[in-house]
Amino acid sequence: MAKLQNALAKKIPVWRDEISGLIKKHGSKKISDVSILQAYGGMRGVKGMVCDTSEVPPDVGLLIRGIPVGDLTKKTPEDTFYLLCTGELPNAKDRRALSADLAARTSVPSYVWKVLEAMPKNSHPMCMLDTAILCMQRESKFAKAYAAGMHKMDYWNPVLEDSLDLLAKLPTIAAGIYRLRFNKGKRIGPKKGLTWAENFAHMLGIPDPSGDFADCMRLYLVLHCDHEGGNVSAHTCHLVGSALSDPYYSVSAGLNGLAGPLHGLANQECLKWILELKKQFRGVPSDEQLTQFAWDTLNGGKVIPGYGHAVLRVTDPRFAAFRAFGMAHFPEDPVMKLVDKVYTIVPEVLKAHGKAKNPWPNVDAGSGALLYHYGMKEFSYYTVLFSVSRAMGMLSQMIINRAMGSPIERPKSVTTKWLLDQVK
Ligand code: AMX
Repeated sequence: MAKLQNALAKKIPVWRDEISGLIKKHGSKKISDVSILQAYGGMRGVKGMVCDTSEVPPDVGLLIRGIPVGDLTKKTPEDTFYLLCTGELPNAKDRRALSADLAARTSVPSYVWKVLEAMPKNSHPMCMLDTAILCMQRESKFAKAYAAGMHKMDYWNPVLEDSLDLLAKLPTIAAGIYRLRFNKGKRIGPKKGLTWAENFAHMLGIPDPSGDFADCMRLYLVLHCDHEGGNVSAHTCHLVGSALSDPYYSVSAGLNGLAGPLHGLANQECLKWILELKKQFRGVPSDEQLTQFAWDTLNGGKVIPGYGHAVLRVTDPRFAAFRAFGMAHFPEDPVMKLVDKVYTIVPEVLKAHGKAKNPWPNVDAGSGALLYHYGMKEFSYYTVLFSVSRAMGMLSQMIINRAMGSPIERPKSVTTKWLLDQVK
C-alpha cells in the first residue's frame, strides 16, 4: 500500500490546513437557502455537504477531480481510484503498485461463500452482494483500531486499509455471485498478473477471445466510479460512515440505496424496457411506433428508465462514452441500434410530456446493451457491476472524510406545523 498511502499522507495535511483556514475565515458565509419546496422535495439543490472527489455541473456532467469523465475513457480503474483519492493520476509505477497491492488482497474468507450459498436461490444479486460485504465487517481494521483506541487524525489510515481490502475482494465476490446465482458453474479464482478489471472479467467467465469484454469492463468500472456526494448511495455511505461505522457497514448501506429502481437498478429496468420494445415490434420499430411505446409507458404512470436525472441537464457523458464504445465495436447489433434510436426519440417525447426536468439519457440508458452484446443477459446482475465500480467513489470519499475529521451528520428536520407557522 506504500505508494497510495504515501501520496495521501503528503496531501492530507495540506487539505486540512486549507479547510481549517476556510472555516476560520469564512465559516459564516451563506452558500445556500432552503425553500419549503426543497424541504419536501428531497432536498434537491440544497448545498449542505462537501465532496472533493468529483462534481457534476448540470450542463457538463461528471468531472473526476476536475477532469471530464470523457477524458478518462482510456484509463484503468486503478488510475481512477488513485485520482479520486489523491486528486492526481498515478504514474505507471504507482499504478502498477496499486494493481499489485489489490491483487495481493483478493482472497475472500470462506464464511462469505457459505453465507451466499445458504441464501435462497432467487435472492436478488444486489442483496447477495450487500450481505457478503456486511458479513465481512468482522475483518475491519478500522473497527479494531478504533476499539483499541486511536487518535482521530489517524482514522484515515485503517479506513484506507479497509478500502483496499474491500475493493480487492469485490470483483472476486461479485464474480462468485454471478456464477452461483445464475448456475454458471464453479467459481473462477483470480489470475496472477492481471489488472483489477481484467481479473474481474476473467472471474466472471464470459468467453472473451478478443479481450473486448475485458476492455468493456474496464470502461464500465471507470465510468461508474463516482457521481459527487449527494446521490442516494454516496450520501447513505457518507451518513453511515459519519457515525464512524466502518467501511463494510457504510458501503453495504450505500449499495442498498444503489439497489433502488430510481438509482442504480435503473440499468436493469432500462434494458428490460428496450427488449420489450424489440419484442413488441419484432426488431427495430418505426419512429411512430417507438414514440407511441414511450407515451404508453408514461401514460401507464411509469418512468422511462435511463432518462432524466436529479442534477444533470445534458446527455450524460458516460452514456456518450458507452454509445461510442458500442458503435465502434458492434454498430450492427440490434439492441445497440435500438438504444441509438431511443436516444433520437425519447428526449422529444419527454419534452412534450413536460414533467422531467432533464429529458436526456443518463448512464444507465446504454450500458446494458454492451453487457447484453457480450452475453451477459442476466439483467438483475447489472447493478452489481455498477456497485463494484461505485465502491471506489464511496470509499475514496470516506478516506477523505475521515482524514478531514468530518463530524457526525445531523441535519435538522422540521414539522409541517412548524412550516405552517412560518408562513402565517
Ligand atoms: N420518465 C418519466 N417521468 C420522469 C422521468 C422519466 N425518465 N424523469 C423524471 N420524470 C418525472 C418525475 O417522476 C417527476 O414526476 P412527478 O412530479 O410526478 O413526481 C417529474 O418528472 C420531475 O422529476 P425531475 O425533477 O426531473 O427528476 P427527479 O430529480 O425527481 O428524479 C430520476 C430523477 C433519475 C429519479 C428520474 O429522472 C427518473 O425516475 N428517471 C428514470 C429512472 C432512471 O433512469 N434512474 C437512473 C438515474 C441515474 C442513476 O442513479 N443510476
